[in-house]
Amino acid sequence: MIGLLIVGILVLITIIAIQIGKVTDLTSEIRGEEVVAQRITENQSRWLLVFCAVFLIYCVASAIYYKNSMLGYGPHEAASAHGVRIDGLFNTTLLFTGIVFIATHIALFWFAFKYRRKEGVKSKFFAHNTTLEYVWTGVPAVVMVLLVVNGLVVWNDVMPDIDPSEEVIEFEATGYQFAWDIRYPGPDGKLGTKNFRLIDGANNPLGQDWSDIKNVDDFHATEIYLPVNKKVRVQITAKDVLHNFYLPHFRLKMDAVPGIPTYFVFTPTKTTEEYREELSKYPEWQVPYDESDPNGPQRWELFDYELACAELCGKGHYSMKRIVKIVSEEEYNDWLAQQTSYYVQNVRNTDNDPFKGQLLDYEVAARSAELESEFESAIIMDDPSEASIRLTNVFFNTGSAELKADSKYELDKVAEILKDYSDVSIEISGHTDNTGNTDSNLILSDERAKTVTNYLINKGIVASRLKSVGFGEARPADTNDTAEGRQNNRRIEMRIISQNI
Ligand SMILES: [Cu+2]
Repeated sequence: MIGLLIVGILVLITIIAIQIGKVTDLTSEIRGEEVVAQRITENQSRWLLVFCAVFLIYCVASAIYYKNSMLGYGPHEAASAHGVRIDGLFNTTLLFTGIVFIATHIALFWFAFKYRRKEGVKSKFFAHNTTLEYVWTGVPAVVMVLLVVNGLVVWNDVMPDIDPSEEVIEFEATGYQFAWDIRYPGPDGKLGTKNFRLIDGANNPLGQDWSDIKNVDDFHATEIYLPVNKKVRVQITAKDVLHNFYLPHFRLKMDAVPGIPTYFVFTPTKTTEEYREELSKYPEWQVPYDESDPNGPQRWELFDYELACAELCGKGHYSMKRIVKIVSEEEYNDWLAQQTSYYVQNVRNTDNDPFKGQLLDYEVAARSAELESEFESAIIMDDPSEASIRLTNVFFNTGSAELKADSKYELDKVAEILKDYSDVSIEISGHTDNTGNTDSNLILSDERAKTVTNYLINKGIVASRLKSVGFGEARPADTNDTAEGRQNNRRIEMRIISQNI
């Protein structure tokens, strides 16, 4: 409606101007050209001065009015260490271009006024003036050199990669139509290698090479979490077309190019909470987030840093948004602890897993901790002999009492625990399922229990602290009707039988 009104007003103004033009033509015919032309020139030159003043006041006033909505001003001071430098650079450029902008407009309109048409005065023409040429070539050149040198200094400070010895938090952002895949390196701190030939939409969206052990703990995240005041290096890439990794509040913007990985190193300096607190001081942020719910949270309370794509990459471009949370180091570590690696969730022990059937370091470490805590809970029981601890990672070759190589991690841990608790004696018991001959099952379970005790003796545990027994199929832990149940029944257990305090 307002738009229509403005168009209507503009049309009317045009019609009025045409009509005035016609009237002027008529009066010139009546009064004579020269006098009328002189009057028009006088009027125009004055009105142009008024226009110039209004225009400049409007420009400056609107900049001041919208100041708090612009990055770098009001609540939007940079949230990263280098961002302050970028804002400084922007302000320096704005200072020079602002002076030139105002000065040229004043000069333009002042000249139009001062050198307006006057009766009997003729314009002076000159083809060349060396001094003037020097001035208007030299002054902009000097200013440009200053700006460029200043820009280069800032660029060199902001853009370098990290020193290999420096501690840095790294993550990777891969843009595609229309989202970002965010990958963190996991506890080893190293991102695993990728190969575009391995990309598989459903099972391996980034083409991670699972034979690279560094990939095993890498996890994909839906939100970007980063600790405050820690150096971060983000690796930026794209899968399909050109995208752009843009974190406006951190003054970070970098093209994401398919096939050419780029990066950016930055240090966030304000947590999300601190930024919200700053916003809460400004009236435009103290209004309900949802207008239909006046008692709901205010705008500043729901503020979040955002990652956007700053490249027009297709029709879903607008949806390439990810929330960025800057938190304290403790919160960051808590968040890290909750993440599960993509490999563990989707690949481990599937046909795509090159380590299928092998124990990996993180599994050994987790199992060791589990075994230790099972033992510690058993030992504080009133009667520790009631607790049976199953040695889940002790494996034998089929039908034999020969240990598989992967069993050593679990048994080494048992030996370690027994050395820590040197007053404890244990029973190692062997169990089988009910397939095959009962007697031979009994013999097999007995032999397997003996193999385990012998292994522990070899690791330095005194034989008198160890008792081995075979129960065959007599004490099933599960049903013998299913394959899974039978597997559960084929086991080695450990039980505390005495503790001399
Ligand atoms: Cu994009």
